[in-house]
Amino acid sequence: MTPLALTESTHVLVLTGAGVSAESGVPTFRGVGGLWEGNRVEAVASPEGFAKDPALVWRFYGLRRQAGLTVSPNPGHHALAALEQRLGDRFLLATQNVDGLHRRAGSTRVLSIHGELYESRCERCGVPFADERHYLGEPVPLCGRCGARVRVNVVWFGESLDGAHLEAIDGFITRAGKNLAFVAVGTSGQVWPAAGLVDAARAVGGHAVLVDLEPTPDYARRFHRVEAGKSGEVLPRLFGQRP
Ligand code: BV8
Ligand code: ZN
Repeated sequence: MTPLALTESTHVLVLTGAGVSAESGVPTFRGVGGLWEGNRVEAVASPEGFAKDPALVWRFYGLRRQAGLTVSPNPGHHALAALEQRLGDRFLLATQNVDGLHRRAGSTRVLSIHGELYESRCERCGVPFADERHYLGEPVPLCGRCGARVRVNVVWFGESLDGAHLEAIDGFITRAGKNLAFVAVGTSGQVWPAAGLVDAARAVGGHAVLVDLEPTPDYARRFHRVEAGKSGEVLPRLFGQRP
């Protein structure tokens, strides 16, 4: 495989989705057909879903927290951490994943644009705190200070992403300009606004590469290069870390 051309001025922006954690044993969303126990994910992962049935939503996240405690980063996560070591501030990783595996692999220049599974926050107080508890078989957790419901600190469908994250990404793309290489890994490109990053990268003359086991056609056609394969195998070669 021809490695990505990395010069002294190349800036690399990476967007990862559930596929980069698949080899760690974390199920993808598309893998479950967008359904969970018969519910559409968008219905469970939404403020409306939480208001309607907070116990069901906590079950969705509690099971994922419980399962996530036994998984570890795979070679794809490590390849991204190694690339960050090589490029420093010419590297930025925006992840849609909430599993925390990029940080556990040593990545530090990571924006968790859809939040963090292992953080909770009171719906009213709003201050996130680290929380590995799965609350399975327990009543919906309530805030010790104000009594309001506690929720997972993730961005649900219908909720806005953190403006600071979007500004950091836009700033990186603008600074990079033609020196930008945008690499999307393990994402079906269905969820916005993350799905629009490839268009923003190309608008400044950036080079766009998609790495995915089964590329989604109407997403893949927006890339200059598509590498079909497992991210754990493709990324080390794409970054010239392995022959
Ligand atoms: C918002 C956190 C403003 C929670 C998630 C414009 C047009 C249309 C719709 C919208 C739009 N703007 C906003 C919307 C609505 C909505 C949206 O995009 N809906 C979709 C369904 C059409 N977006 C939003 O609501 C966003 N908010 O825009 O705010 C606003 C405000 C009010 C009203 C309107 C707008 C918020 C979106 C964030 C939702 N939260 N996650 C949680 O995790 O539970 S999204 C969640 O699903 C993930 O974070 C991820 O983003 C998404 C799943 O996508 P993927 O990661 O791509 O995973 P998927 O399973 O789909 O694909 C896996 C891929 O891996 C596959 O391609 C597979 O082939 C590949 N793969 C598998 N194995 C491997 C592999 N690849 C490599 N190697 C392998 N081994
Ligand atoms: Zn509170």
